[in-house]
Amino acid sequence: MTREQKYTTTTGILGHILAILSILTLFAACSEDESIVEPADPGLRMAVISDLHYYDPSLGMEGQEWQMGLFADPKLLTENADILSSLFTSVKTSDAEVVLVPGDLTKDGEKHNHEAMAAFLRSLESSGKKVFVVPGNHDVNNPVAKSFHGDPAVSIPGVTPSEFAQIYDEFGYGEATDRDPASLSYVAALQPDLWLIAIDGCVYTTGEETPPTYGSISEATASWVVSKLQEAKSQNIRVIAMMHHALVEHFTGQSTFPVTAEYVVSDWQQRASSFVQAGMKILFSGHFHANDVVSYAEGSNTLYDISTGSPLSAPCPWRLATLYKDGRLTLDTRTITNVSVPGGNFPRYATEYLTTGMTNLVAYMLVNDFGVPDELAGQIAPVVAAAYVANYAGDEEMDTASEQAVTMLNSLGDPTAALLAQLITSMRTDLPPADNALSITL
Ligand SMILES: [Ca+2]
Ligand SMILES: [Ca+2]
Repeated sequence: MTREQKYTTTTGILGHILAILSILTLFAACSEDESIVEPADPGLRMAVISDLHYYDPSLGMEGQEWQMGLFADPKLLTENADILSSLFTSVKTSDAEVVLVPGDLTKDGEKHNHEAMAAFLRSLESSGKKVFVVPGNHDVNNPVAKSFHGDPAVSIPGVTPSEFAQIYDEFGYGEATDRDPASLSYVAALQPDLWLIAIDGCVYTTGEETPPTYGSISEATASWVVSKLQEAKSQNIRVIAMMHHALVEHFTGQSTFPVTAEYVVSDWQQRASSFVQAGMKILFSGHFHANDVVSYAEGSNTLYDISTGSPLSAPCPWRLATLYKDGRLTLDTRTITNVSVPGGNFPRYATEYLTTGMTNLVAYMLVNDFGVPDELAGQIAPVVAAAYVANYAGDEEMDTASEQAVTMLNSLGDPTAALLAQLITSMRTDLPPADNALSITL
C-alpha cells in the first residue's frame, strides 16, 4: 500500500465515522425535540344546537289554530323538518366530538316529537358524537301539545319530567354521575377532568292554558349547582354549564322590558353571583333565539353566557366551540343555507319570514297590549322588528332608521314611547364580547 493509498483509506474511514456521528447527533436532536415539544392540544370540539322545536309534519299543519300559532311565534315551523335534516347532516360531518342541546327540542313538548328527536340524536351518536340535552320551556308538561289536522287542533300526549329523562336517557340522564333531586339538572363527565353541569331552570306548572316562558332556578337546585361547582374545584376539574334560559342579561334591561324579561332566569343577579363565585366560567344558553355572548364579572372571576340562536329563526345558526387545556375557548358560528324554499335563497327567505312575522306581531302587540295608536304602531313595528332581526344575528349596531325612530319616540313625552325607544337602543347595542367569532381565555 502506498502512502497515498493509505491516506485515502484513512480519510475514507474517518469520513464514514464522521457521517455516522452526524446522523446519530441528528437522531439525538430529533428525539430531544420530541420530548420537549408536546403534541399540539386539539381541544375538545363541541357543537351547540339550540331551540330545535321539532314538529313532525305528519301531525298536520292545517287550520286557523296552526296559522295563529305562526302569527304569535314567527319561527320556520312549516319548514322545520327540512331545516333540521340539513342541520343534522352538517353536525354529523363536522369534527365535533360533543353535541350540546340547551333545550326546546320540540315544538310544544309532544311525546311523539320527543321520540322522533331522540331518534335524530341517536343517529348523531351513531356518527361518533356524544349528545347531551337539557329541557326548555316548551318541552315538559306542556298543555298545548297538539296535532293540527284542521280546526279544532287536537290535544296529543306530552311528557312528564320523568318521561323526559327516560326518552333522553342516552343523551345525558343515563350517563349522569349525579342528578339534582329537585329538577332535571345533572352532571356528566365530558372528559376525565371536565364536567358538564346541565341546569334545568324551567318551571313545570300544571293546569295553565299555556306553558310559562319564564324560568327560575329554585333554591334547592341553585344549592345543588354550587355544591357541584365546589366539588369540581376541589378536584381540579374544569366545568362547562348549559341551561335553556339565560343566566345573565344579554342586553341592558333585558330582564325589565315586558316582552323580553322572561328570557333571563328570575333573580339572575343573585344566581349569576353565586355561580361565578363558585367557579362557573362558561354557560351555553338558548331560549331568546339570538346569537350573543356577554360576560359577568365579580372580582377576578368572570363568567361568559354564550347564547345560540335557533335553526328556525334567521340567521338559522349553530355553533362550534373548542375548549383548550390552556383555558382558551374559541367560538365559530355556522348558518344553515341549503334548504329548498320558494325563490331558492334560504337565508333571504328566512330573514324575510322573520322580518314580516315580527313586524305583524309587534304591530298587533303595540296596539292591543300597549294601547299605541294604529298609525304610530305601523310606523314603529318595522323598526322594532329590524332590531330583533339584528339582535338575533348578533354583533348588532345602531342604524340611521333606528336612530331617527328613537329620537322621534323620545320627543313624544310618553312613557310607552320612551320604553320602546329604550328597547330599540338596547337591542341594537351589543354588550361585549363579540357574538359570532371570538377567542376568550377562561
Ligand atoms: Ca355580545
Ligand atoms: Ca348581541
